[in-house]
Amino acid sequence: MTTRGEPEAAPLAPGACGIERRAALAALLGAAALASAGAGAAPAETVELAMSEYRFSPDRLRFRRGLAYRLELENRGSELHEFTAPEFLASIALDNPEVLAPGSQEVVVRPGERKELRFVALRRGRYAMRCADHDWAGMVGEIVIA
Ligand SMILES: [Cu+2]
Repeated sequence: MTTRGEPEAAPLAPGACGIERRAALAALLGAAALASAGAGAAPAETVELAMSEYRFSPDRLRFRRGLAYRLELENRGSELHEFTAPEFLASIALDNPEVLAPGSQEVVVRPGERKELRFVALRRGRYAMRCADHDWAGMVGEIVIA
């Protein structure tokens, strides 16, 4: 056989690319392990969050640390609404980060549209949620991970 010697053990390229890649992979594996652990223990619980002019319904969400959820966002209004909760998003292992608007930490939901966040709640705390477009109109709420 003429395999090249140990490609996996090749010296790291200059810079921290390899290390960053490993850290990212470890984070992904950790999140996946947590998610599958949560999913294995019990099926993900579905929680509905309706968006309209100008409120979230309900305006308080409660999750339990270590459990898996599907948070269904449904825009029942006639304007575009956003789910903006960066501290909350930093406190969960999100299975489908592609649901976030590109380059941002929020979910944009058009009128009549539904989007889903699949995650395991990781860190206890109280987190603000708001619609970045309509928080001035009172479109705000709170999320608790207990
Ligand atoms: Cu809004």
